[in-house]
Amino acid sequence: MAIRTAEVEALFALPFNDLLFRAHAVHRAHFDPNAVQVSTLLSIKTGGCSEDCGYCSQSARYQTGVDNDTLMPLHEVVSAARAARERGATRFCMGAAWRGPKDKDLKPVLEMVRAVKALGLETCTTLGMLREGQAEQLKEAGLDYYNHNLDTAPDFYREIITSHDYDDRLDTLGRVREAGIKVCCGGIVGLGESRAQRAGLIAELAGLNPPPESVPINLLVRIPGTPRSDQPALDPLEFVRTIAVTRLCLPASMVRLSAGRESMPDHLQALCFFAGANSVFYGDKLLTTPNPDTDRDLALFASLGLHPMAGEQGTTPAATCAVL
Ligand code: SAM
Ligand code: DTB
Ligand code: SF4
Repeated sequence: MAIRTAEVEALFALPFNDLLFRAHAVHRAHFDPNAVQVSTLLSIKTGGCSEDCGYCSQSARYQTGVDNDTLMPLHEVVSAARAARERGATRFCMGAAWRGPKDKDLKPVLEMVRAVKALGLETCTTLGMLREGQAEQLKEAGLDYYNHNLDTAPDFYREIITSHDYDDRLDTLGRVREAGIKVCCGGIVGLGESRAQRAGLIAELAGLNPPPESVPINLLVRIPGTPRSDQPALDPLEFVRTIAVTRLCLPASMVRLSAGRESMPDHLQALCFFAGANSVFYGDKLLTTPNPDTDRDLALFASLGLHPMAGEQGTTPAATCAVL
């Protein structure tokens, strides 16, 4: 049985200490609490996207100062992946600003997946919506994960994105799952959604069957020129609660502390790790915006006694929520 939004809201409403204690206990029951999975991101095709996602620097509809690039050549991708591996990343995630790849776009991406896989890294791509047959080609090339976020609650989606809809996202997630690729699916908070809508997003993620192996929780990076640029900042403790509730509702999934870390002080990140986050993007750039540099992250990990997680931990999480 899937968890309902009202039940997720009840978790958000717990006293902070009770919520963190419960989330940390669940985290500890499923994972080494001191291990963090590290993935490095690379934008292989930046800007000029047809979609109107109200937070995104890469939509062609907003003046954000991001250049529109063509697909990066294979050798540049391989050298970035090699550098990421040398810095200690175990997964390399390639992102493209597309509504979805055309078949002619996919071919060179398949080459990238093969080449990155051959370096001994786990592979991930985020290319937008997939058409029939594309997920199978990615799987055949050696793709381990596909990132495709639900982003927000179904009843808030239209406020943020009108150029595609929730069902389109669910269709692609279904194709990825059918092809046997692991699913990385999460969302963004701080978009102006209500707490009930944050709960609605988490209920949707927990209701995917099976649940996603990896759940990125992004804190909105406010990009000048986008419709969400003037959004008031989310209360940091509400962000920690969001991580804790995600951990409770998706007990065996990796929860990734994603965009927004650059602006988070170390003590806030430490609280997020206690609340159940066990994965980060590692490397000084996300897709178009800064991320903490590796020296800062390595110093933070050392001060918290965290160590990198070797490869994939665990298998597909069972469809169980720790609160039902
Ligand atoms: N175009 C593909 C898609 O939309 O699925 C892949 C790339 S898209 C940039 C990947 C994800 O990054 C989005 O779904 C969103 O969750 C996140 N993201 C994009 N811009 C962001 C921002 N300004 N702040 C926080 N997260 C952001
Ligand atoms: C995800 O959930 N977050 C990453 C990754 N998947 C592709 C992207 C964050 C992008 C932040 C804004 C930027 O750098 O443009
Ligand atoms: Fe395009 Fe993805 Fe940005 Fe939306 S989030 S505008 S689909 S790159």
